[in-house]
Amino acid sequence: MNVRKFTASTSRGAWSLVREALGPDAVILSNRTVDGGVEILALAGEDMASLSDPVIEKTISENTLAALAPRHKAAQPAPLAITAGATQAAPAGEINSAELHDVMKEIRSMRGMLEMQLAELAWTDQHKREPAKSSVLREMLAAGFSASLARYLIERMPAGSDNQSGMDWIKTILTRNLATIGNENEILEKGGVYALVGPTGVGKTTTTAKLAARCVMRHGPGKLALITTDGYRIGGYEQLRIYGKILGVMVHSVKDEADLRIALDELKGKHTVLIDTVGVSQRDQMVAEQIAMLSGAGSQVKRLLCLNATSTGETLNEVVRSYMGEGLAGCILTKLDEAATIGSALDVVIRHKLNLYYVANGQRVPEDLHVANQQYLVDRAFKLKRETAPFQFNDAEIPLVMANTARAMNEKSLREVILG
Ligand SMILES: Nc1nc2c(ncn2[C@@H]2O[C@H](COP(=O)(O)OP(=O)(O)OP(=O)(O)O)[C@@H](O)[C@H]2O)c(=O)[nH]1
Ligand SMILES: [Mg+2]
Repeated sequence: MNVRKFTASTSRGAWSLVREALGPDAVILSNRTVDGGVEILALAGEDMASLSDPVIEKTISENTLAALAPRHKAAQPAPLAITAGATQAAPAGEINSAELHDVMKEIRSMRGMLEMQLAELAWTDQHKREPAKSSVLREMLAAGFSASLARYLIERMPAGSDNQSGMDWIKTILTRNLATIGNENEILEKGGVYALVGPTGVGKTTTTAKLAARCVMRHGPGKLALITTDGYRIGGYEQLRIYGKILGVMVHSVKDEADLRIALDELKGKHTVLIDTVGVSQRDQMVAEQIAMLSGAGSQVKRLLCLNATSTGETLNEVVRSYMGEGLAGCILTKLDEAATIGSALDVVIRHKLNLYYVANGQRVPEDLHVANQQYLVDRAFKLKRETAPFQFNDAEIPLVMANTARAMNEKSLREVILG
């Protein structure tokens, strides 16, 4: 590889030097202003072709760059340098290894750009050939589903579908992949120990109270016990204690694993025990400590993760990643009433194969808690699509958005989406 450096007082001047030395096929690697002039790093066209050889690229990228330059030095004609408008020969091969690394970085970024542009072209072409796919794709993005899930499904949509049959197919697939408990006997009849976990303010305490009310309505107050790990915040214990008082259920406050173990041991006879936990940001290492505390407490504690439907898909993804693991029974979507779109929340539930227990759509205890219904949720997702121009993609932007999903398409979670 023969990277050459050309300097001139203007871009035009530097470019004509490049053409003179390397011919019209020369590839510009970088172009920057230096000391009032312009410096161009360029490669001959035939040298660029050799870069597509993976062996060569590996060799180059694995720190042999510095060694490579001197090896070619002898054969390398002296780059030209122009100072104050006069052309002179400059000493050959003065490109150091740091510069070569920069060059390689630029080549890679150029390759990435080319790939992106090709993908964009492919999507523009598809838009022309299969307008129904484009229309369904736009609906999915507007509903808040991720570009990678949308692309994965659109690529597998039966050929020849029209807008309506395409949408029906997408809705069927999404419904099929949204795992729900279907019947709340799963929790109300079976009973057990459930801990509501999640980031701050997502509605854990309110949802615990809503669930507690349902348990009391089904079995009476004697079968239920409430525990809170939120004992040290001002009002933390009080909030649940007031709900407990209304329902006639005792609320126990625990501060660590040993406490929790003792409390659970005492409450062994209860049909259902609900644990309200203190909110922990998904970015806090306390999440791991909390999981350890709940799983080390003796009785089998099933964790229910509260996901705020108003959060972005990226945030929810992060929340699930950090709260995931052995003992996570499923999730509850909260604040559905406040969410402008819910596609991203459903996307995350589908992607992580979470079992969706309930959805909460308001502050009222106990009314605003409902067993999750897949069909309803998917229909609602498409009804709640973005209608406001600033958040919508136009036709020209869609290929760009889709081209960017290439890496996400390799995610295992997508490959596990059931299509038939
Ligand atoms: N609109 C709406 N508000 C809700 C919902 N669930 C809870 N809230 C409200 O959200 C706020 C926080 O609820 P909490 O139950 O205290 O949340 P938390 O997760 O226990 O909060 P921390 O314990 O501080 O982490 C309260 O004002 C609730 O009334 C819901 O489904 N919809
Ligand atoms: Mg709380």
